[in-house]
Amino acid sequence: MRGIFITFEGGEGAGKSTQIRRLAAVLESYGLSVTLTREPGGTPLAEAIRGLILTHEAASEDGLTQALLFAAARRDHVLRVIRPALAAGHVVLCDRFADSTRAYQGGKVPDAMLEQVIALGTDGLEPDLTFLLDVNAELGLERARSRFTGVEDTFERSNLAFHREVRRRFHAIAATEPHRILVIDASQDEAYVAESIRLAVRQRIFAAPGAGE
Ligand code: Z5A
Repeated sequence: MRGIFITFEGGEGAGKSTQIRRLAAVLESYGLSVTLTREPGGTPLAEAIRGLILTHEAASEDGLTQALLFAAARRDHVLRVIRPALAAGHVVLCDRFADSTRAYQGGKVPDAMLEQVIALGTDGLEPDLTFLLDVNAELGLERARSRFTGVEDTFERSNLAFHREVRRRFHAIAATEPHRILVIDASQDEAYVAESIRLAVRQRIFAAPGAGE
């Protein structure tokens, strides 16, 4: 049986890492095999590319260069980790995926070209369900800064207007695919957001009565 592919998207500090860990724990408590992974990253090659993209000494301002690097990292991740885990029947939870390329590199690269690059990176794989954790840019940045590690990455250095534009793009993407993408109000407290996600997974994925209890 093919597994289930669930992605988490959203701006800086939206709570993706927090919520993906919580959902993984819930699904494991149901006896499911869970693969928890992230982008950019998830394989040694993709983690190395992550270092190149996010370290501002090496980073490029060019949107197409960024999109190509994210796509190369994603392709390795899809081929070596995500597809094998799905083939083994796992629930794969991924912190960011192709919608992040649409939101962050969109507008810097012509749409049709960006979709071609994305298709090469995903190898045609699409999530079964995507949670868009939505907070306004101010709150997201405030949260991100509250756990600041001392070094800002390439995107953390971007200004507030850029983060507002990313949020607008995520909303536009969600509007085009309402069956795949669920927008969650991530300004609520952590436990409330986690319960919204748990219920949505139960309804959307494990639709049988009592499933996920
Ligand atoms: N990027 C791209 O441009 N193109 C692409 O294709 C891909 C990525 C795949 C990767 O950064 C960067 O790459 C990203 C986009 C770009 N840059 N940005 N911005 P990353 O993955 O390292 O960073 P991130 O995704 O932005 O993660 P983050 O800042 O760590 O945010 P998060 O995972 O959504 O949040 P968190 O770590 O779970 O929570 C942040 C803090 O808020 C933490 O202290 C929590 O305890 C707290 N928190 C979480 N939830 C709550 C609630 N509900 N209430 C209060 N406080 C909370």
